[in-house]
Amino acid sequence: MAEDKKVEKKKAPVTKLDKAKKEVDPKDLTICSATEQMLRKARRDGVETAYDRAADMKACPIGADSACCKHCSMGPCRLNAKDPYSKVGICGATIDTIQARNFGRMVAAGGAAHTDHGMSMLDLFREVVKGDIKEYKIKDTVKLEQVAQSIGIETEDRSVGEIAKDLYQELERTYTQVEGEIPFAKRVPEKTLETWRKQGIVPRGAMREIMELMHRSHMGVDQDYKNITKQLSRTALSDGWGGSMVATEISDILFGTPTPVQADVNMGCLKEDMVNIIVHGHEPNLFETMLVSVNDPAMVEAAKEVGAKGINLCGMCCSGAEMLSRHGIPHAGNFMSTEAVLVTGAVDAMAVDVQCIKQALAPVAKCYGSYLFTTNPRCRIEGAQHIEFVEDEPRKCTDEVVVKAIARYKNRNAQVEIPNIRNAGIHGFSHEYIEYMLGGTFRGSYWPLNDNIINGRIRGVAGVVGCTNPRVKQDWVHVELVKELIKNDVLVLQTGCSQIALAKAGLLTPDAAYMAGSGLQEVCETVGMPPVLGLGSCVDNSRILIAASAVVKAGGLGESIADLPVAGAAPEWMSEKAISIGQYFVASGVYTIFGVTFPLTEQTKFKEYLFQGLEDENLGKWDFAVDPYEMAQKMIAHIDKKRSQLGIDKARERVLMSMDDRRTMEE
Ligand code: MSK
Repeated sequence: MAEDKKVEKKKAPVTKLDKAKKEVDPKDLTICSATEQMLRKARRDGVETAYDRAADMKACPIGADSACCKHCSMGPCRLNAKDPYSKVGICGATIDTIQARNFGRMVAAGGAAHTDHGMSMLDLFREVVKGDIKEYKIKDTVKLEQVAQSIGIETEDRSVGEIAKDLYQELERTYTQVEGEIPFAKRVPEKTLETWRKQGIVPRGAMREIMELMHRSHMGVDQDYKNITKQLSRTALSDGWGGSMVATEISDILFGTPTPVQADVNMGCLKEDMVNIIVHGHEPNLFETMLVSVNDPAMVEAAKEVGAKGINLCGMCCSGAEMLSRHGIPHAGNFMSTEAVLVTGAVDAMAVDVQCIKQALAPVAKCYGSYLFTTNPRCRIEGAQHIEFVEDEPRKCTDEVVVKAIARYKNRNAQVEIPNIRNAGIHGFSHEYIEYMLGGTFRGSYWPLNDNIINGRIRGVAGVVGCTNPRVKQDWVHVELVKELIKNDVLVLQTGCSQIALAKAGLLTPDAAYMAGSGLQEVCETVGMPPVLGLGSCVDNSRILIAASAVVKAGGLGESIADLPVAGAAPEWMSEKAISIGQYFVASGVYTIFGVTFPLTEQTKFKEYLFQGLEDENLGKWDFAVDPYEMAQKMIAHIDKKRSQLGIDKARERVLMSMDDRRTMEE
């Protein structure tokens, strides 16, 4: 009998909730009411999600401390994180070597994801420029010229085609350059670049950097944690100032640079009486073409013929964030809501491309009779149908997805329950728009921002970005951290899943300025902007780098990015891409704090180097805190330290009055 039970259990689909497993009340798992509602429904439906698996799966403590090396078959070797220098690996590798190699490989994988994404965009751009792909065009010729000029390409009296051809050839070096600096190194503030040159970390092409990092982290190669760190910094920089930046800039050139647009987020964007299609992933070309397909009158007519009012297109995760920024397409939720959205039963088709796509989407989709389509040759999922997206015939894929979604609507038999929650916000703050917003059409400039930082109305600027993670209450750390920052006059820039968390909390509206400190509030009200600016997807963190360079160039706040009163955070991170992003911010000079967990052993030289030593070499530094209030305090303390070093702390003391001061004056 016992044997039978074992067999039964083995056959059960992975999505079926095992009642014996620990159940956590959904209200303790997320502050997203829509996700909470769907997690309750999933429980009723007997469907398992990542939240259930996280509750049931204790993280491996040795892996969490990065005290394990499995780079060869003499091991895997487990070191003692409690007493890190008590043991070495079989080859003699120390805890510092092991951790630097492990960390380096996270950077390599994360950087590879972004740079491969960027290269796909560049491949598309090349074919468009050659005229071999006619389905896409260069939409933003102003941006084309600006990007070309920024890397020294002549634009005067030249055609769009000529400039674009040169731009392609230059940007290809972002990937393939064997020796010498990548093109966007020209955008780095001189003093920052000087530090990189001194450290030997100016990136060459990403292919070279990632290859060398994988080589150096192989068994028996680089066994000096500081030397490995140089290469992992150089690789991360080839992502931030290379692959990610190319992804952002080429996407803007092809599809348009975002400008502020009002749009809704949350699961209430789904419509019970419409055919619902979700696009989830990272590369905008699939989504752009899907937008064309769902607006094709023949497709709309076909949807109406089966009784639907029309076709409703929503995004999720980062390609969703891009479409939200560029076109105001509604966004149904961030990473930790991607299973929950299928539980609504209202999703007729979800089309995915690459990155952050949980394998469990396939069985969850199956439970509700929804289609899950993979579209990219890099990402197939067992149990999902694959319809390849081919850029010279993109409609073939997207039309087929729409046709299948319409058929599923016709035969919908899952119980539909859509959380009635939509949150309006303003998205689409590219760095170009920030410059225009602050400086005006004819004198676009970052100087007004610098001026407000110098006079203390704005204490500093924080980038709060990154994923959501079932190891912490979804969105809570993001939201509490950002509220705390703006309350203390720190202007917040956002991307990725964090931006969606804050949009759901209603902070991406100008009205949210009332939550800000008096100085930031005054600036927001004068300009009419929210205290939290959404810049797009995770590759769009490159917009923050460009904005930081523009602030340095505008003057008055030091000569390098490391001088600025700025800080970065990924409070609920989970992916290797986040580690690459964190490292390129640190290497660019930014204090960067992560939450949830940090893949390091305490009290090691490598940890000390990341958390302090890099700052001593004029770069930024890492930090870690789980609690959002502690995280905010640390970020503000760093911002204040930089203000003091710049000699602008007194200005702030003079200008900024706290609410208590104001109340005292009023009494
Ligand atoms: S999607 S990398 S969960 S931000 Fe870019 Fe969100 Fe993090 Fe993926």
